[in-house]
Amino acid sequence: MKNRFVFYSCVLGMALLCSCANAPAPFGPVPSKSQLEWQKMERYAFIHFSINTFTDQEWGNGGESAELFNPEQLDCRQWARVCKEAGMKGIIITAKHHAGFCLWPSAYTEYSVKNSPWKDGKGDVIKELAEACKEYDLKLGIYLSPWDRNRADYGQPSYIEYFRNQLTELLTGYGPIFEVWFDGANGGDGYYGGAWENRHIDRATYYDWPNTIALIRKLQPNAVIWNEVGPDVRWCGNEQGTGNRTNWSRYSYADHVPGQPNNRSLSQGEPDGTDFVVSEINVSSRPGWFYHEIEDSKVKSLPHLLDIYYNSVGCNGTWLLNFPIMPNGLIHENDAAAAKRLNQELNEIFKEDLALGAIASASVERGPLYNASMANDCNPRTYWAAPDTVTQAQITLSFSKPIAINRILLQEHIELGQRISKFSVDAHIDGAWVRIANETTIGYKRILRFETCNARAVRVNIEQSRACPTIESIGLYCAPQVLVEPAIMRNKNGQITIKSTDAESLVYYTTDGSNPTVSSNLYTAPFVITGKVTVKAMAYDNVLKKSGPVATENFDVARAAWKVIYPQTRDNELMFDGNPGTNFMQYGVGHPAYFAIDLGKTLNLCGFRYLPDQANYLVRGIVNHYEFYTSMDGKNWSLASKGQFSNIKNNPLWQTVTFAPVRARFVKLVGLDDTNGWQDFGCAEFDVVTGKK
Ligand code: FUL
Repeated sequence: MKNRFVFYSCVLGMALLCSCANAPAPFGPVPSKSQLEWQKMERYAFIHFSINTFTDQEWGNGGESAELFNPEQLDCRQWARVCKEAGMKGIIITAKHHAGFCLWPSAYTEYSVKNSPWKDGKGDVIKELAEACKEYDLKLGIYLSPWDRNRADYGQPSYIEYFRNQLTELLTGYGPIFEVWFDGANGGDGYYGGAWENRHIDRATYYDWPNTIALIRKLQPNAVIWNEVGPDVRWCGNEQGTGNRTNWSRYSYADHVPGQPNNRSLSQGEPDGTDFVVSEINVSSRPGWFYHEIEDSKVKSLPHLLDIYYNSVGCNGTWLLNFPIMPNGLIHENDAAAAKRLNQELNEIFKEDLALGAIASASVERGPLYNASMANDCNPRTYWAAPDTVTQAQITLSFSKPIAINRILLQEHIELGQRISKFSVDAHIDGAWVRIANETTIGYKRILRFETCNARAVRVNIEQSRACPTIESIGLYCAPQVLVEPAIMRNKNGQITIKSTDAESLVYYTTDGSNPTVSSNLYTAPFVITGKVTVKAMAYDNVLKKSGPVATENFDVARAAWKVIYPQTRDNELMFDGNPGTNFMQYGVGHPAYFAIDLGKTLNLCGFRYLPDQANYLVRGIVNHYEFYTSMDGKNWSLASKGQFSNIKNNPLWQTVTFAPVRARFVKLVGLDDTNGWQDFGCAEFDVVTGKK
């Protein structure tokens, strides 16, 4: 018995030895154990909750009273339940956002829950969340804003000591932390202990990041760090949930200057980057990061969330999805339902891996331990690999009869580094090979969507690889059809157009605020409504008898009679043509740029709305500080509002500013500076908010 044991142990040992000896050498930077564990989490949640939740703002200015913080029904177990039901693996909370308000009773500041009426100042949100995460088997992550608009000493060396003390409290008092998140927004207007001024720091030196990073490594060695200077996780370059098809988990932080993000390389990664860095796609479940009641109807729909999934996890990234907390301390039911529905749909899509029943073969093989069947054996430890000198290969999966598929999932054995830079996929349909995809990178995970086809075989052609390629997994799936909500637009003359991306589905709509059903108006052509109106629309598949999610748009008074009185440029009406893809632009006029509009008649104004340029890269003219004036005659102007648009650079949403009602026929929006620090002034869309007559 003993001899047999020794014999089998030796055989196993030799096999393992051979397999190791024969494994491809690592290529380029490879993930650390923590990065690997973390990337496998794939989806986890963000929680945005702070003092500004109670003032309906995206950024608190640091001067709001701690007395405002009173989430009477706060229930971190509800947050954890929502995240669990959404299939997420962890939660990162804004322990301190830019306003400086602390959700835990920090010993180093008075600006925290301890001076709020919530639980008579005895509460600790981070503690409650840590306990809830433990109960629901979720990991806990911490967002600590380096920028602090409350602290009097922000900008001085003493603040760094304060910042590190807070970090130490958070990293030692609440159990294991899986990710530490340092927001890149830094410096600007703020309360600063009563100074109310504009402060800027040198982002390259002020925080002395190497020592802060060393502190985190000491206190939480398994945590990954998200920061503009690295080291582990990088921002994907936008806050809209747009990952990139080409996505290298490599980046050279040493080549980048803090505060000057190169959004394109953040989004694509750098093929020759010296560090292993994965992109994390951070996006909110609704337009803003913080809760605003007005956005309750703007929670992302299932098709939108699915798109983000394919663009993040399906494009070699991770997905950090935000839930804003309401002033009562709970996640809104719409956000909770959307995330749960997403998880159900993902479970449905990926419930059966059709590749498991296929016979796998490869054009080249490294040896028996790395043959093609290792790619569809459902075992993450085994993988197919090509011989050392080979950089092109094909892997084919064949079936005994045609199967319906519309998704392919590919994984490289990322422990050995990311290698593949170009590949294509063919399906064998009705006796011939048909190309269904031409792509670039794979990385940890890549999922491709294509039209449903009945394939007898599927072939992955690795066309270029930077070292001998590895494939850990090939999966094939057949996802059910999902209807997308239609887009609703109104042009200057009040003409409303509703567009569905699915040409075969019908569109039903309402204009009375009710949800559309199949008995509502059937959309056949654009129609005109010049007054205030709420339009709701949904796509309906008449064959499957299935309706899609409802889209809602609220339009204020029509803009048909509007005339731009300044500036007299050709593109000056693009700001109210109803098309967010076209912009009015004024470049560096040398003084604060502005536009002035004659509204055609006197209106009761109580606000305005500004939508900046919606392009992803190299955007100019996003207004930072503004002034808004009204007038009865277009000559004598009164200031109705002035301020700074919060977080408009990274999240260029509609900005709605409200003010005390005023009667006016003329309006003027002045852009004092833009987010690049220049005086360019761009506007994709502009609108006013009117009150009762
Ligand atoms: C941004 C911040 O300024 C937002 O408020 C939000 O926290 C987001 C996740 O990051 O840069």
